[in-house]
Amino acid sequence: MSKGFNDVVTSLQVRPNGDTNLTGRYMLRNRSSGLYLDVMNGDTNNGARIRQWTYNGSAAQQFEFSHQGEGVYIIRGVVSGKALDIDAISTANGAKVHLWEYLGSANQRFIAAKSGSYYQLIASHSSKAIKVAGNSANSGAYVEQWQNEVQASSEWELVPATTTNPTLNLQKQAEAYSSMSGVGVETTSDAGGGQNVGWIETGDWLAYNSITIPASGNYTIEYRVASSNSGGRLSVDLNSGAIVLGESEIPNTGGWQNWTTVSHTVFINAGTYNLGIFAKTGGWNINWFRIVSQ
Ligand SMILES: [Ca+2]
Ligand SMILES: [Ca+2]
Repeated sequence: MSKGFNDVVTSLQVRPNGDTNLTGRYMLRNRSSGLYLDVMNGDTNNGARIRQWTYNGSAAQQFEFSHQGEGVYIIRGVVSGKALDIDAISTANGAKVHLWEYLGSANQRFIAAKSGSYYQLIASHSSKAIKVAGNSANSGAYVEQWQNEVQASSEWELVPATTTNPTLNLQKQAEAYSSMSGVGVETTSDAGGGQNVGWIETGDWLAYNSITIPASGNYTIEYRVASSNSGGRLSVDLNSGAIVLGESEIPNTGGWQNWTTVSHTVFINAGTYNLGIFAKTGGWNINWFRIVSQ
């Protein structure tokens, strides 16, 4: 009889094996009721209740899964970005499920355990499953945690949700800068006419204020350039170099008015910025640039 030994044993939790391959947004359809996991009224506050509801295709029924390793996920409501959370870190049957700002605690981390073609979501802190209260078939029934008896009301079909991020396709004329250092403007012979920026030496720069990025993600930035030199290079940054997005090489195009388009991929968080193009190695002209959602 060792109380210490018993304490160690009872503190162990038997963890189901989690699926490690989930990523992105899902709608969760309950096996028992056929209804969908739903943030009540699309509430964005801490404590927003989670219920089941008739399918309506809204973002309040979409959840973003972020794998944390070993089949453990943070599950965020798409509307608010807040995390699925068991109220007050309770381990009791019937504890309510709501959304809360992600704080990194175990009651905000869930194991996605496969159950046939369905999934159970097991709270890390309690080893209890997310299910519909009272096994209700009614739209509006709340969702809670309960000891895992592999009830059909604790099994969820994960339906991939279409990403509905707004897209961006923004072209800026290079000569329409907000501020600059060291450059000049001339008539261009590129398609579309107008002007291009030239006289770009190493260390010169161009800045474009109030560029709005509508959603966090990968973007392609295209640059329309010409050069008689090899080895040109630009870097692109946000807010006077506070965030450097990346660099792009500018090839010898065979003449100062022989135009080509070069591009690279950068990740940008949603927001409004002053965008800078900096000549790491000068000796090229630029007519325009374009930022396009991927
Ligand atoms: Ca210059
Ligand atoms: Ca131009």
